[in-house]
Amino acid sequence: MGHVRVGKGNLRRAAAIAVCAGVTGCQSDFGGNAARQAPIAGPEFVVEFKKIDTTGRGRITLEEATSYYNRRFTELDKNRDGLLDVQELESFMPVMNISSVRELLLALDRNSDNKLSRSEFLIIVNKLFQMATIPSQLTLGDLKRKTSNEDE
Ligand SMILES: [Ca+2]
Ligand SMILES: [Ca+2]
Repeated sequence: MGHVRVGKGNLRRAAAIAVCAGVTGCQSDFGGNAARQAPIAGPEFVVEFKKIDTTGRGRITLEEATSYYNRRFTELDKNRDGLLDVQELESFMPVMNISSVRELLLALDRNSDNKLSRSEFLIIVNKLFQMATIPSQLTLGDLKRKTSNEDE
């Protein structure tokens, strides 16, 4: 009977060592810049969030975010053709965890024409509110929770 227990203990220890090795592997990537795969919002978004949160309450509503990005779309569309092309999007970068226009288009360009229509651009709002604990409002706490859970 005793022999069986020792055997199980060894197995458990071996498993723990395997987990540690995995963690160390992850940490070696740690110094790299923000190009890794991550949710759309990250530390950079806190800056963006504060621009939307005009009342400074630490929370934004779906309406506030939508009207903010509607306004941004209008500002960014320099030639007023109703589409944001690669050049126009350059001045929007970096946004949140996304550092290149190519990455942004991958996330939002539904019809793959390398341009964002207003409705494609506003998908960004839906992506943000996927992180909200209450569907109609997003808080700074939601963002921070999401950011710190990134490695799990
Ligand atoms: Ca345009
Ligand atoms: Ca498009």
